[in-house]
Order: sequence, then C-alpha cells, then structure tokens
Amino acid sequence: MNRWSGLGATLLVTVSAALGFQGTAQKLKLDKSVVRYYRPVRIELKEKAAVALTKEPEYKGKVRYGVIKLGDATENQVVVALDEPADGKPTLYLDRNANGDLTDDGDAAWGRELGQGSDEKVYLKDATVTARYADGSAAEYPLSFYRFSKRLPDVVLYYRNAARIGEIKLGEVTYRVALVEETATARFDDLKNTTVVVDVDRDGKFDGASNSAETYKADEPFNVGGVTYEIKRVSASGDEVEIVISDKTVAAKTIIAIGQPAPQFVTKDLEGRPLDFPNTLKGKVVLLDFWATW
Ligand SMILES: [Ca+2]
Ligand SMILES: [Ca+2]
Repeated sequence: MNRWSGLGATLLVTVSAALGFQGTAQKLKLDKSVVRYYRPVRIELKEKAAVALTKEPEYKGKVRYGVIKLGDATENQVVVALDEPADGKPTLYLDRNANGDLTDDGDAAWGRELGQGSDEKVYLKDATVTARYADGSAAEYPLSFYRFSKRLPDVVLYYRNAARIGEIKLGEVTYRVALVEETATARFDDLKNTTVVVDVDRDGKFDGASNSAETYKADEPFNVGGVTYEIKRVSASGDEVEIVISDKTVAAKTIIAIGQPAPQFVTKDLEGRPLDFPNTLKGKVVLLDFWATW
C-alpha cells in the first residue's frame, strides 16, 4: 500500500496490484452542512449511572442517568445526566470530553426550549461529544439532543448531526463524497448502516435523497461513470475510505424523482401483450395508477 500526501489536501492513494484493483482513499472531515435527515436514538434514563463517574455537579433536583456509545474503543461510553428540579428548568449534563467528570464539559443548559405556556415542553441542545476509537484516535462528534417532558418522560433522544466529507478520485474524475452513518454511533465501518453520497453531477451539492442517483448503500456495489465500484474499507472514525473497482457489474442507479425522465422498463399489459416503456407509448401521455388488492 503506497501513500503520499499533498500540502493542500491529503490524498491517500492505494494500489492493489495483486488484485488488479485501483482504489482511492482520502482524509474525510466531519461536516455539519450535509446531513438533512436523522434517525433518533433513545437514551433510557435510569436512577444510577451505568459507568462510574469521578465527579458530579450539585444537582438541583431529581437526577437520572443515561449512556451513549460513540466510536469503537473498549471504553466508548459517555454518560448523560438529566437534572430535573421540581420548580425550575431541567439541565442536561453531558460528559462531552468522556473523562467521567460531569463538571468540566462547558455549559450544561439546554440550548432551546419550545412549548412555552403548554404542558408539554420540548428541550433541544446541540453539542459535540468525544468519540473514542480503538486505534487511539478521537473525534469531536456533533450530536443533537432533545427531550419531550411529558410524552417521553423517561427518555432523552439524540441523533448524529454531521457526515464525513472529502474528495475522491474514481477513474480520472475527482468527486466530492460524503459518508453518513445512520445509527448515531460515530462508527462508519459498519457498512450496512453507512450511506455513501457521491456528487456525481459535480454541481457542488450532495443529493442525499435515498432515491437519488448520488446516494448508495456502503455495503453494495455502485456505478459511477459507467464503472462499478465498491467500498473495500472504511476506518471506524470514517476519516479514511478505500474504494475499488468491483468484480461485480451493476447498472447506473436510476433516478425516480419529480422532473426526471421516467426509467425504462419492460413488462406485459393486462392482455399479455409486451410493453416496452417508454418506447411502446412514445408520444402519448401516460397515467400511472398505483393500486393494491388489500
Ligand atoms: Ca467531562
Ligand atoms: Ca450533485
């Protein structure tokens, strides 16, 4: 594996001569601008902390604890403590620097509060929390926390708030690429739960919709520019990805979206006559009627 780096952008190129593959990998950086959807994860609140704490603040009311796991290090647990005084605002303590001390992590107040005048309050907070990795590295991982005071009294919810982005060379073309992990674990090496977005049309934007031609599942081969690639490896922190030419061949992804040409398909009509869409119906208005038998 040969690697070299330039001054402006670090580009790691790997060539696996034995397999006849050429792949590229690059330092991908955490970026908050890409991800526009999220999957919330529940933090169940308990009377006792699951991990020993070395120092705690003076709580003003009833405190309950939860834990989140970030990164693949053995000690990857981060404690969350919710302090709820009977007659005051709640506070969410996060062990942001993952050192077991809940008093050295900056402002513990919730960032925003919605639902003034209503029984149900929604509290929101954005924070970076340290993710620790087995290789000794760490990352400040952007997360968003929220809580419904009445509807989900025993739960704090959170989601990941960033993707890894960088540039990658596929064939002769350099594309911007984003890796998105879908489980809010700060782990990108679980390819089943990782999404790859490639700025295929190079308009500077990632089309992150699941049906877009720029979004792929990280554990499946994908076609860019007529060549089928697959992800060979992603580091746990997602800072490195290696993409190789696949020995499988898949078709370029079809876009099914408003304003895009409908995809070509072949089927039979109700009388059993072959129908080659759109050729059979070229020049005619086609009404698609989706129905089911239940
Ligand atoms: Ca701390
Ligand atoms: Ca694009």
